[in-house]
Amino acid sequence: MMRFDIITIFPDFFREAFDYGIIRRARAAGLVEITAHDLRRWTHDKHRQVDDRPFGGGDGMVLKPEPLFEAVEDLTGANVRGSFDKRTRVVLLSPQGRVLTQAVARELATEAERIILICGRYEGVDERVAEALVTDEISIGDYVLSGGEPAAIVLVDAVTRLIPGALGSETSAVNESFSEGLLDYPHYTRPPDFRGMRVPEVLLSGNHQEIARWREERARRKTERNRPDLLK
Ligand code: 9D3
Repeated sequence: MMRFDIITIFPDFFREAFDYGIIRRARAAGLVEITAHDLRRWTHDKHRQVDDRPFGGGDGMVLKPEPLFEAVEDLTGANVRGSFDKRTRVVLLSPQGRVLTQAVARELATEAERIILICGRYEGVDERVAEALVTDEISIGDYVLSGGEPAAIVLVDAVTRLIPGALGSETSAVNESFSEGLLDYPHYTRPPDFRGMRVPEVLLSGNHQEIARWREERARRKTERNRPDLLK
């Protein structure tokens, strides 16, 4: 059983996020458990303060270290980074992280049984969290989000579907090794003529060798146009 614990100041953001499709099925099958925790639960003051002004000046607020350290200590029973079970990862979602790829998702799915996700905010997280608490700092790509919450959903989705048993039998292995080299080929279903837009004749031909060649050619063409970096 893989366990995800998401630490966030917006737990409601995740209310239905994992209630659909493959992730819902994996949860129902007991393959994965996903919990979103309110960071304010680990504050002690009247105002339940999770952030404070940056030393050195500047705009915005920085997430304080104490609630984050207490949260992770409480969830794991450990009290320093070195004392986590080696199958526990503490992931900080931040624009400064290494980029999430299929290889990173595969690494987490195979090496971890417990993943604690800390959602950063626009203004930042006290660096002592990244240095002394976090095992992996991960970004989902080169664009600016307003916080780590959408990234947490993406990471949980990408990792959960790689847990053995999470995908139906007809999906998985064969299909996915292909999709890592090239983009997918175009798909069509009925009707064969929709408002004058016709399904390519070869797909109606029943010639499976020709169909395979057509798909490969179209996958290559789409990859050249949209993702030339994948061909290098
Ligand atoms: C002003 C400099 N910005 C850093 C590049 C500040 C900043 C922008 C956005 C600080 C935090 C954020 C909030 N984003 C995330 O927490 C985040 C994120 C992202 O913005 N892009 C891609 N992946 C991620 S994972 C977490």
